[in-house]
Amino acid sequence: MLFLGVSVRHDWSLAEVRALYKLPLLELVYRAQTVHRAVFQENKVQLCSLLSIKTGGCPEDCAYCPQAARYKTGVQAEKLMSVPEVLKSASQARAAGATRFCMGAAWREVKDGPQFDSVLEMVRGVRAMGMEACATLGMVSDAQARRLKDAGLTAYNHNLDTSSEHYEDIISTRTYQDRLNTLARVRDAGISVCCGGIIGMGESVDDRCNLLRTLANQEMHPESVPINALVPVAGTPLAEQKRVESVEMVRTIATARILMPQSMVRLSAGRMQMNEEAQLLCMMAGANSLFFGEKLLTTGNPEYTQDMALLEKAGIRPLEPRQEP
Ligand code: SAM
Ligand code: DTB
Ligand code: SF4
Repeated sequence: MLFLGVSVRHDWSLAEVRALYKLPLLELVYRAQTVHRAVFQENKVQLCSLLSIKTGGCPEDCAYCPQAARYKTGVQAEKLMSVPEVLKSASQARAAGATRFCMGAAWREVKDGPQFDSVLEMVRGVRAMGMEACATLGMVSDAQARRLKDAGLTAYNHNLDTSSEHYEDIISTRTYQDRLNTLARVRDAGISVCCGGIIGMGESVDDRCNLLRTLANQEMHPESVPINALVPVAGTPLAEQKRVESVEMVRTIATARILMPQSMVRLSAGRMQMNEEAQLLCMMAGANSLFFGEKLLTTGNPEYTQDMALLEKAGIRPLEPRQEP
């Protein structure tokens, strides 16, 4: 299919994706930027705010994650935040320029009950402020996805994290198919899908390409694709991983942009390890969204003033809030 002169496909082969990923860097960035500009003519960057509404104590064994209870990472397990606390944070994020507010909970899955009811209340509150609301709460059932949709949830984040081949080295407590099932439930409920992954977990280039290929070959591309660089956290099995080179982030983002021309590609975790020029190169390669604020969920992120200064000096304009609630 052609969209604004750009080809949108769902049948990418590994060889094709690998050929893109391995292009000379400037050629790859040029092609990605060409696709990007055809689709996103205004060339703005969306500022998103991230809040950990329920931190730590998670029963899963994701090898990268500081919030898994089984690893001694110093992250304390906390209770779910209260609705007013979350909405206060959302209101501050909005005042600081966020147009999307993402709430993360260290749960394996959503359980029905008062806690889920509170999350639905948070979603309603964020939407009432005129921001997009995104949540990442682990696995959901069909009925829970429908309730999230009814509360007004814009998007649900659930990452594939890596290729299906590399997945077993990273997580054993839920399968790749479990993840795909959750994504299908979210999609069927009419909620936008936010799905991406992490690079720098010891995967091969083919693993990265296979992750991107799995995302792009779905019947519908995820509307939002977060690309994270592993933040190695002491106490997790991946604590000693060598930090991924910024150029690999640029390649991954550029390839994602070409494969999924209409998606928001989000430069997510890992910006602390990147200099300003590398972050700008990621934006040149098609990243059109950032998480701002000093903290991601539990790890650090650049200072707000530093990010604003970077956008200002590069003349990059943030996306304004939408008119509809
Ligand atoms: N528990 C829910 C889940 O796993 O779906 C939601 C929260 S989880 C922390 C959200 C995502 O954060 C993970 O899927 C992973 O991609 C990313 N993430 C977690 N720890 C990370 C790290 N150390 N470095 C980079 N990304 C990380
Ligand atoms: C995503 O892909 N990255 C964000 C968001 N989705 C929820 C989370 C990054 C978390 C990094 C590790 C931490 O701060 O705990
Ligand atoms: Fe739990 Fe999510 Fe961390 Fe995995 S990534 S351990 S599911 S909080």
